[in-house]
Amino acid sequence: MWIQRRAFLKWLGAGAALAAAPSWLRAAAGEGPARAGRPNIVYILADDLGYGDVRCLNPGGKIPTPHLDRLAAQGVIFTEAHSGSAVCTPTRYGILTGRYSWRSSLRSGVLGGDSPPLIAPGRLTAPALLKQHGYATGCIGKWHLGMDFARGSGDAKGSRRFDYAKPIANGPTARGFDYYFGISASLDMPPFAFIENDRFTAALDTEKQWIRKGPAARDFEAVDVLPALARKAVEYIESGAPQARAGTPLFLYLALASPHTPIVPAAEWQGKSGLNPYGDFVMQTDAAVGEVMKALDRAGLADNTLLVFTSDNGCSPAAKVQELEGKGHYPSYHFRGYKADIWEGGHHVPFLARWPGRIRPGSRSDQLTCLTDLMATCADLLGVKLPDDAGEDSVSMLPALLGTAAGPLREAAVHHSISGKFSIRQGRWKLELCPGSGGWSSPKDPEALAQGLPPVQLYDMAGDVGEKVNVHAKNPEVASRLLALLEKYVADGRSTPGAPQKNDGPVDIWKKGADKAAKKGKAKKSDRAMGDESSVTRETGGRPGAAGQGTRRAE
Ligand SMILES: [Ca+2]
Repeated sequence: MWIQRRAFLKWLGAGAALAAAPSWLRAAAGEGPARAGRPNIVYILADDLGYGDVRCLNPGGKIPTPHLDRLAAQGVIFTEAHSGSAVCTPTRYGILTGRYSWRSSLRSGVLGGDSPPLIAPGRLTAPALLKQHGYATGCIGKWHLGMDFARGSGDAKGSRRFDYAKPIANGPTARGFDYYFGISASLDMPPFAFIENDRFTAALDTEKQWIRKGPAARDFEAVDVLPALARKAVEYIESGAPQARAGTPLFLYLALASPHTPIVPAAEWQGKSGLNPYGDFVMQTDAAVGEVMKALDRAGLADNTLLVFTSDNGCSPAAKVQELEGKGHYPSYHFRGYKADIWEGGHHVPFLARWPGRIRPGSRSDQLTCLTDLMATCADLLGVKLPDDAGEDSVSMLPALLGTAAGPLREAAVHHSISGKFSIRQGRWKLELCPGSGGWSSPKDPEALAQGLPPVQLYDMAGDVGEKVNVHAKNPEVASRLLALLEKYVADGRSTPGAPQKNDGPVDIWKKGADKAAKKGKAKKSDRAMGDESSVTRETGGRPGAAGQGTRRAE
């Protein structure tokens, strides 16, 4: 009886505490906007923005990012979020499919502007899942996952082999999105023109060059792209608001093309950061996020919207990182390396999320998460189970978003570099299956081998976040355990519970031959074009639906 009384009093106390609790806690306990309906989801992906470029994530950062700082203050900062890859295309594949890209036909490098689609036609995507459950789904911005341009007549070669006036097949609107406006790939990759749904918005009757040269629309200018994408995102939110309020929530995947090369801040932003054009472009990118936040407010959707901001990989050396660091701004914060690398600077990305009434304002989460986690998070929000052949590497972040996670959500996370080198992270340990950066930073793998560095690296991230001391030799059992886990993930075709699946081709975690090939001259080619034009050989499985075969592509 006494015990029962004590339990009753405890229950009563909890109830009283709940009644007095802030709204976010009451909502997490079952009240609040999400109870009344599913949230809108706005997922903003920056391109090549470093962790240290966001002011609230880097105490010593020199670039003002007031809108991102406000977003963080109103929501949660994830301090251990990782992109699936250290470069564009594979990360984007992972975001939309919940599957590591190295399971697809793309095992290193990225696609080009005219590559065929990477996401197989039958594969469930996060937008397709949301669409099945009544969402309106929009993609605005940089796609970079391939699409099929119509073949031209005649014997034209190169990009001119396409007839750009004809409808485009297998683009975003064939992969789960109701609406698409954007550019086919990176802003320095032709064709240089906007696409709306399955058509170019203007004739590609001229040629232009932003790093690469190719077909272009006459009125297309790189400097206009960020403002155009922000404007389209605002229009999408405004036009979707009445339906969203009436029960058709919206999912907007806004893939900004900045601050990736070409680094083209608009006139009013030039010189604003006092650092260099990259700093100015980051400020303009932050302002674009501010415009989206204002649009959500104006449309009355902010309270029932899960707003996410992240980046597809770390800061590129094309930002002129030495110049930035010389002025005290460290775009990779205290992490080693940059875009393309297996080190943290390649894939440890900013991740901020806001959902009023559900996510506690000003909170932080050190949960290990991967950008592949969107798919399972969407399924969790919808209360549905994913089929076995979807989201194979996706783990719901919802408990971490709501602050209700009792322990680690992910067993581990797999990282991947531009040259296809692997790393696996579990708890404090990070095992890297390459001797050097696996990317563009020095020492590159062939240099590291030549220097006699060990073929693998193991870092204790709890005490060595800068990946300075390789403790592999002292902890062989840890390295073996992590290696076995990675091998299991590869063999199972998945890293989450469920029926084993097939990868789209053989996966070689040791990349045998890659360094030999690099030694034979490919690395030199990368050196020459360091930063924004580094090239790698893209390996494809040669399967149907696989993007372009045997071509050289650049990031
Ligand atoms: Ca990128």
